Amino acid sequence: MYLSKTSKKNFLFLTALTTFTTFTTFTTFTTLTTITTTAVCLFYQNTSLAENTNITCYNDSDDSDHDGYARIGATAVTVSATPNETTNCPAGYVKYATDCDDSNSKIHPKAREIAFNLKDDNCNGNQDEPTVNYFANGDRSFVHSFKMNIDINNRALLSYRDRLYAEVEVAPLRASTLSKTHEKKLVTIHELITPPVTPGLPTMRSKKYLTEVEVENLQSDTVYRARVQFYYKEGTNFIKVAAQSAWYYTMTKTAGLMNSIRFKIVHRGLKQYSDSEEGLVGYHGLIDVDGTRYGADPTEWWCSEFYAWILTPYIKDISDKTSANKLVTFFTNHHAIHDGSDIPRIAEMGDYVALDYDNDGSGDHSTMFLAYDTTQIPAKIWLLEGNIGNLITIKTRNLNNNIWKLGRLHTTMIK
Ligand SMILES: [Ca+2]
Ligand SMILES: [Ca+2]
Ligand SMILES: [Ca+2]
Ligand SMILES: [Ca+2]
Repeated sequence: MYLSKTSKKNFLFLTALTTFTTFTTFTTFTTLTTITTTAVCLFYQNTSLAENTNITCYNDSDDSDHDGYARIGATAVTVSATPNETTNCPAGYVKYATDCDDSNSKIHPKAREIAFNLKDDNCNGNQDEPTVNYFANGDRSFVHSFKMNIDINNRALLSYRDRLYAEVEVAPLRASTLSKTHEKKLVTIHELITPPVTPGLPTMRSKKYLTEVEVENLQSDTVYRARVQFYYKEGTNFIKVAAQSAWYYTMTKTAGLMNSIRFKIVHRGLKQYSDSEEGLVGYHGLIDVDGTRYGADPTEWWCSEFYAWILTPYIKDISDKTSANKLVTFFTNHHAIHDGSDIPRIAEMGDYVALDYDNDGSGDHSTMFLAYDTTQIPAKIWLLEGNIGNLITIKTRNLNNNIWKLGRLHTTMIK
């Protein structure tokens, strides 16, 4: 993220998911304070902090299958780590203790759910639940609807294929608590004999079953989340079959040049979120480890690289803006920088949001704006964030004073 090749002394501090440690630097000494929040991609500029920081990790011996995830219930240990070691924990340790099967390296929380194996491959508590595919080009999203392209992973769904219905729960992120359940629709299951193979991954199925469900009557130019539950019809009754999918995120279209760029940016970012959820990038990434896909060095913090990488195909001169301060300067030079408090009034999808955890006037974390949600109390902003625990997440944050700057995208920036 910030550790440029020439300034490795500007250090980042990443921690466990629930607490982080921040340094307040004075001219001659440094104090250490612990803040309880979910923190991430901090960097401290113009300091010479070479000290290690204490982070929570798990012993390698509690990760029997060596997939990077210790067994659930493993004892946490506090270890001293250099800033770069905080990305994955130092050698001899792993970062997470969330492995629901520590005898099978293909099973862990960022594994892809494999069809028909009667296993919970992704440790989310559901076996063979339906999974929704992401497409970076957004070609399944329209002005007032989108299609969910869904992998059928449970054999029971096949056995009811002539009377199978999908029910979609959907909400715009700007009103995420007001989800609506769409009427159940009869679905058609398609069979793919030769499945698309993700480069770098073994082919795990000889056949793949898919269905597509269109979600209609939506607002244009809006980021939505949706999840699907299947039913079969018995007489006049609908009976649930297989588990509900995880939330799927997408954005509807609208007219206009800038809006079409925002649409492309958001879809490109959401595909990366999906790749992170399937363990292809980030922590123990199968294709691109850590933030290397986004131009970061292995173990380097990569939240800013992630934001810049998403925008690079569409926005001029942003690809080398690899720190929060460089990104803030970029938007400042375009007369497009605003205080975080302006977000409810003017922020739009794809805009840049910088966080400043220690209120020192220097950016600590880079994120992408998705929505301002007034239905949550207090109101929250939805963000797409790189390098949260070396993963990509979609999360909400309170609009408090850690939300530092808003960078607005303008047509003058388009390539
Ligand atoms: Ca393991
Ligand atoms: Ca495992
Ligand atoms: Ca599962
Ligand atoms: Ca499975």
